Parts: sequence; C-alpha cells; structure tokens
Amino acid sequence: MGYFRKSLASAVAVSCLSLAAFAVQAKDFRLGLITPPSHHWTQAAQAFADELNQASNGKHSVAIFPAQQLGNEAQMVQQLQAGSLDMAFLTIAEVSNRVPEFGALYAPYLVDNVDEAASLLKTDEAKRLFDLLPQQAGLIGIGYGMAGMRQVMSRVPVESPADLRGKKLRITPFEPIRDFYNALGAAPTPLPLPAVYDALANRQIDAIDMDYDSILIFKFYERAEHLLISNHMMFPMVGVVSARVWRTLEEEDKALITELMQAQLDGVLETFRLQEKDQEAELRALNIMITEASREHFAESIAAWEAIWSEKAQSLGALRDAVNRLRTP
Ligand code: 3HB
Repeated sequence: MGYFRKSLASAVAVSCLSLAAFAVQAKDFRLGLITPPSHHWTQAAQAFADELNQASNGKHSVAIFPAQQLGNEAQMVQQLQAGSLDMAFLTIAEVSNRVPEFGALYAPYLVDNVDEAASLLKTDEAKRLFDLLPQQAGLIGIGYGMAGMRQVMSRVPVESPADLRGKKLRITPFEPIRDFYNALGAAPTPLPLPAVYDALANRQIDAIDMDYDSILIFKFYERAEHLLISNHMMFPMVGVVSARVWRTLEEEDKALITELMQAQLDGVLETFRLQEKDQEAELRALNIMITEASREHFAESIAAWEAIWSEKAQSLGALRDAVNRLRTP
C-alpha cells in the first residue's frame, strides 16, 4: 500500500473511531419535576435543556417532563436511583424524607423572608448537606433553587393560627411540615401540588400550606378566600443528577452540566427573591380576606418542632449560625 492509501485508510479508521466515541458520549437526558409548564422551576429546567444542547453543539439533549408526568417525587427518586431518570428538580420534601438532615432547612422561622432564604441557600453550611446525597439517596446535588415563603390559604375564616386547630390542612408530603402542623393541632393532609385545586374545590380540605407564586398560578384564591400571611418556612428546591448516571459521564460533561444547571438554579433563587413583594401586593389587591401572623403566634408549635428535629437534623445549629452571620452587617 502506497503512503497515500495507507494514510487515507488510517484517517478513515480514526474518523470512524471518533464517530463511535462521539456516538457513545452523546446523551439524551431526561429531567423530571412536579411543577406545571408555567412554573419558574419548569421554565428554568427548559432553559437549562436548551443551553446544554447549544453548549454541547447538539451532542446532548434534555427532555423535560413537568407536572408529575413521570410520577410523584418519591417515584422520581426511585427512578433516579435506578438510573432510568437522569435529572430532576425536587422539592426538599421527598429528599428530607430520605435524608432527614435536610429537614433542618424547614425549621419554622429559620429565616425571616425570601432574601434571607436565598442567601442562606448559597452558603457553605447549606451546600454541605449535598455531601450526604450520594450515599443516602443515590443523588448528586448540583444546587439549590426555591419557591416563595410558605403561607396558609383557607376556605374558612382564620384570624390567627389557633383557628387552624382541627382543620384539614393540605401539606406537601413531608415530615418536618407535618410535625409543625400536628403541633399546632391541625390535621395535616399530604397532597402533591397538582392535586390541590380539586381537593379545595371538592371541599376535601379546609386550608392549604402554599407560596404566593403557586397561589397565583393555580388561582387557589378562587376556592379559598382567606389568606394568613405567616412566612413560616422557606421552601428550597434542589437540582439533582442520578449518581448512577453521573458515574458514566466524562469530566468535561459533568463540569458543563454543573455550570449550566447551577446558573439556572441561581436564576430561580433570584426570581423568587425579587417577585415576592409584588406577588404579595397582587394578592392584597384581590377580593380576599387577609390576616397576618408572626413567629410569636406559633411559639408552642415551634418548641414542639424543635424537640423532634434538633435531634434528627443536627446541622440546624450550623444553619442558624449562618443566618446570624448573614444578619450581621
Ligand atoms: C407545594 O406546595 O407542594 C409546591 C409548591 C411549589 C413548587 C413545588 C411544590 O411552588
């Protein structure tokens, strides 16, 4: 074989090889979440998908499955553990059921408002919780997002938290919030977000624990006309990748996914931080009854909550220190 034919042959062989390598590395990822297409979390997931596709020159794609299309969060976590789902944006609800240490983020009045919530979720103390995820949940935590502070909307009049005693109150299905409302004497009723509107309309529940954003998106005020502005908890979200899938990725792809997903999650923190006041004003302008409550009104339930969770979630002290640090000028 002459020199030219030889080098042509090897060039063809090399390009076949790199084509094969290219084909092996290219991934069609799937990302699941429970929020509807109009929710900021879903929009951020879609923006991440578009950016990853562009930044990888079309090599990688991410299909987004919103509104529980792949199942509830418990089912999605199972799929992530099995590696049949690649990524998800999860409330800390299901994560804290599996890794109780995350329950510390739901300490009542750990933070006073969305500004503190967003700042706390960027601290090393909050991010250190991610170290537990691979071992205890088979997940890699990429970064935090959040929704707004938690409030209560009720079909029946509520003038103070004491009026919630005996009421069937919808909660996101997770233990820290259940313990908080049990301590208040309410009857916490776990229901995933997509089921809430109908449960209110059918009068299966009396009240709901919710953030301003979802109250507006889902128009819950049509079915519950009393709003108790309590700001009693923050509501973090975490962007995760299946640990099983993560192990198969090239370092370069891990870095790209981390950078692009983190940027979108930071955007979510910022969006919720900036819109909270306007959304409160929007709700105040509606024809609904509004009462306010603060930490003092919940003193007994907070003490009961602390008795349970200071044992289960030992990072609570470190998170409180971090909040105090944020408050010192
Ligand atoms: C919830 O109330 O369960 C929930 C609210 C959100 C996003 C996800 C879950 O804004």
